[in-house]
Amino acid sequence: MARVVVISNRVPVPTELGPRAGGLVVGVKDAIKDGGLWFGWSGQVAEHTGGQPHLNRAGNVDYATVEISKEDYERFYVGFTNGTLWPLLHFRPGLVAFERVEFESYLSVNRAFAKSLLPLLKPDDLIWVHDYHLIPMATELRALGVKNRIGFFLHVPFVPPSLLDALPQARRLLRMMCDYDAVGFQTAQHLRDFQDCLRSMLGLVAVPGIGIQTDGHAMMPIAAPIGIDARAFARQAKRAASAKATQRLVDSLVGRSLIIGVDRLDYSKGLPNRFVAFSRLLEEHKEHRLKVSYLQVAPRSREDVAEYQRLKRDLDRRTGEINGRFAEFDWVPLRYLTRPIARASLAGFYRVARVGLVTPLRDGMNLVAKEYVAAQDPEDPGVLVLSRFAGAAEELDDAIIINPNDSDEITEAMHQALTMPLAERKARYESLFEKVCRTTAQSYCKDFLGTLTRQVPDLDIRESGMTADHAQHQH
Ligand code: GDG
Repeated sequence: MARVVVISNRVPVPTELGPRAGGLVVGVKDAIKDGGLWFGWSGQVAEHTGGQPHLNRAGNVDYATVEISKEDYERFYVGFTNGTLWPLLHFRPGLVAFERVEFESYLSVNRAFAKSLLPLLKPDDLIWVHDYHLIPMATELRALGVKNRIGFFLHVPFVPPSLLDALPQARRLLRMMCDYDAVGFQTAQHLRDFQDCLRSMLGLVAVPGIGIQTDGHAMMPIAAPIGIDARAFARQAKRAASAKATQRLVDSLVGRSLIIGVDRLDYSKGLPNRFVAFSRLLEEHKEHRLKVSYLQVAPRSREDVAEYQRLKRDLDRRTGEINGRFAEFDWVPLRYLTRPIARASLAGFYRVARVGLVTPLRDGMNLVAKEYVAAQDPEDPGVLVLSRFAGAAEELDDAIIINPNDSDEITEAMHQALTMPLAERKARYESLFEKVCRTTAQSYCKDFLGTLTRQVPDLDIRESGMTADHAQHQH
């Protein structure tokens, strides 16, 4: 098998201290566990963007990282990727800012990264680019003469044409996506939205078995849902249940039920509505007072982006209000942490929680939903409350599915989960566990890389001179 070269904005260099929150790393690690190269930004700011990469090796994986300049940090990272693309792709046009200089920085950072990576590439490497920070990467690598197969996977949702069209340069980004050999999405819905955009904005339609054809090149769009190594996580959770941290948590509950939420502190995760819903639970279902504690782990994220600072202030205030209003001298209803905790502890915490709250307003997949299911005790499982707008809801339909825009619906779901009989909890868990074991980190990598390495009749296309218009008429 060819070497896999993963390119992502952030690289989990093993020397980094302490736990970090983020779904991409958790999901992708498996792609190169048998050897490979992981390239991207070190997370540090330096005088220039790109240049010669810093190399590290751990096990049989090589890590290569570069820095970005202060200006690019502001324009590329805080600006175009997290101030424009992130809100747009999470259906929040009201939060989208656009500045041409930031888009230029987005292109130039991708160009600099491509140049830094070039000397490390081998002719038969499979190049796998991840997420919205790096859409132009194939175009830039091709411009440098790279002939390898290059795939792209989008971890976040994709939007319908009426929304994408709000973005100046939307067509240019779509054309750049066509420079890949394969483009993957988390769900069938995201794939449909992408294909609608290609059709209505560029007049391109996929040909079965070949994909989207442009200038004698074929790009195959697919849905390849990401997953976790569910059985390994289940074992980790079982072990963690008797570990010190979990025992401390259980002791602190003194017999109360635990509701858990684990999310990067991000406005896409729907935390304010969740806090409102919890407050209403205590207000309207008084029987839960003193009987339940809600632990929200919300590690701070993208702290230089103004919207994230606003969100943190909002949640800090709401936490104070809820606890001020409902707490007793021996009971704090809402425990709210804004720093990450160790993954092993997390596994144990999920296991002892009666309810897992996953209520994002939009989410590409949401791995916390899958982790929560995998971590449960089969004899006494907890209940997952899941937003219908998380990609995970396409598969995990035995959860209590809610609309996260309706706080009352979340309140009702919490009550239903807290009072659900054991037989129903078990039945739902068994079906959910079977599903999280079916779509795993391994199956995700296999599906995506299988499509990337497929035999494509490129030459035939080139020889017959087929164009986008031809393709459209043929369909
Ligand atoms: C993006 C997409 C998509 C969270 N807090 C802590 C911690 N985490 C871990 C969780 C989970 C991961 O971070 C979060 O993954 P999600 O999938 O829930 O969300 P995003 O970070 O937004 O990920 C998402 C994902 O990419 C993968 O494609 O599913 O839709 O937005 O693994 O456990 N880990 C530790 N301490 C914490 O406090 N150790």
